Amino acid sequence: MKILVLNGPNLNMLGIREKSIYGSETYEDLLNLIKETAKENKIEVEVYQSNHEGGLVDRIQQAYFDGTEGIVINPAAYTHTSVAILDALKGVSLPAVEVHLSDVSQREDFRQISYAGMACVKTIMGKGFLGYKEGMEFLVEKYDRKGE
Ligand code: CA2
Repeated sequence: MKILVLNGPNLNMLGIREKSIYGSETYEDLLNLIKETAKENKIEVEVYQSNHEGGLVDRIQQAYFDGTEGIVINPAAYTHTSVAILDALKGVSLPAVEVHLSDVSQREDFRQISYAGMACVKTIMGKGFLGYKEGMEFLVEKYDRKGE
């Protein structure tokens, strides 16, 4: 199985600033956890981070053609603004899990809408880096159950 993990703007700054909200572990630490999770579950993983909406849309479209079977996405601030990312996820029709490090339901009003989430089979929030592991394992289980 092949999973794509997508990260939106500023997540490359993890562990450098805003540690009280997003923790002190770095983006490199997150990449290690994702790779470790892929190894444990014997799957292939690709990770892509972009600070640009169009870059994320392009990568979602590419997933349709490159054999990706599931997407874990933290669109970061684009969660709350991007109909383009929502349309791209709907367009490729791959199972997608939305992940947020923080519990957005307990934050500002402007974070209460998630466009990307409307195209996702599951949303995980407030579990830090472990949310990515849970999201990947949810997709693996779903894939393994396919055809049962
Ligand atoms: O909780 C999450 O994972 C978010 O997707 C993070 C986004 C935020 O806009 C969403 O509402 C919730 C922000 C990511 C910014 O990450 C930074 C990390 C370090 C320093 C600055 C920003």
